[in-house]
Amino acid sequence: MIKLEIAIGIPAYNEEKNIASIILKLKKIANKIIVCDDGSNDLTGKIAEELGAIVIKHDRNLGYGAGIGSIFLKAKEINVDALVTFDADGQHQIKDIEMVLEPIKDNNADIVIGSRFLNEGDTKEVPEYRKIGIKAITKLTNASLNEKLTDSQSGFRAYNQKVLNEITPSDQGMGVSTEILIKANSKKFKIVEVPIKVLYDGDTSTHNPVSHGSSVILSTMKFISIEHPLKFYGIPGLGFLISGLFFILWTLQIFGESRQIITNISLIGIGTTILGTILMVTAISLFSLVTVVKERNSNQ
Ligand SMILES: Nc1nc2c(ncn2[C@@H]2O[C@H](COP(=O)(O)OP(=O)(O)OP(=O)(O)O)[C@@H](O)[C@H]2O)c(=O)[nH]1
Ligand SMILES: [Mg+2]
Repeated sequence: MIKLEIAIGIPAYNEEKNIASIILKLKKIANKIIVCDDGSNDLTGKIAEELGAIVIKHDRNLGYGAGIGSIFLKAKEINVDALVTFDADGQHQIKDIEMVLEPIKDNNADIVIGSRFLNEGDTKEVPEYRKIGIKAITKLTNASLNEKLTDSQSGFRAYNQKVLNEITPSDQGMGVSTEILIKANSKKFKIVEVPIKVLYDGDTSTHNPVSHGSSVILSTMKFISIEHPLKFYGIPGLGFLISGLFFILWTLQIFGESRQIITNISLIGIGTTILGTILMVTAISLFSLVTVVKERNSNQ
């Protein structure tokens, strides 16, 4: 088998507690370790540099997605065959890296997700509220993917060179995990999951779960709506338009019979017709815009 040149990419924000031991362990299995120190106000970047990692520094904290974006760019620049993304908080296990890389090495996948939910036995450590949140977001993401996944939010992934060359993440926050999958799906990349186990001891979360969850849901909706505008805006728009017209006809019928206008019914009719029209126009404009952008990109 040909040996692939692998980089391990670590997005890190204030991780001075864990970063040294992670890099030291990773050095035994990879010679290219990329750390994105995303405006940490601790020693994360300094420690990573001293241990020989390639460190990308952001002047201020831009977010997890910005970290992943910078790591993608660096991995492309140093021309690796595959990139593994790995958390800096000590939750991921080094011994799982081989498994996450295997489908890429065997040419069976373009993206491999280390899933916390493939083996039910491995999920004991995941707090219940996070399980519910991650599963709900994964269901939402699955609505626009061909492959049905169990963990769309895992940060433990492997990407091959094709993905690094063709996908440029733009979401600055945690929504990047979904963004990459939706873009990969539209480029027909093969996404595979393998089971991994995460450790949840101590305080490993950087963001509070409510703001984390809602920002991921919002950006998931954004990417789904861009990818499938007709389904996302067009179908509800048509529904509103039809019911609006129904209420308007009803108003006209009552007027014809009794020369009276029922204010509530006519207002509902006008309101829903306007809403339906706005949604339909949004669907069609977004669809045309996305089609033009996709054609332009594919001609480049
Ligand atoms: N670049 C960058 N990395 C971040 C930021 N916030 C978190 N990270 C890193 O992303 C990884 C995962 O962060 P967590 O907050 O643990 O997110 P999570 O693992 O989805 O959440 P938990 O399940 O609660 O642990 C860690 O390596 C963090 O250092 C950020 O603002 N910028
Ligand atoms: Mg974590």
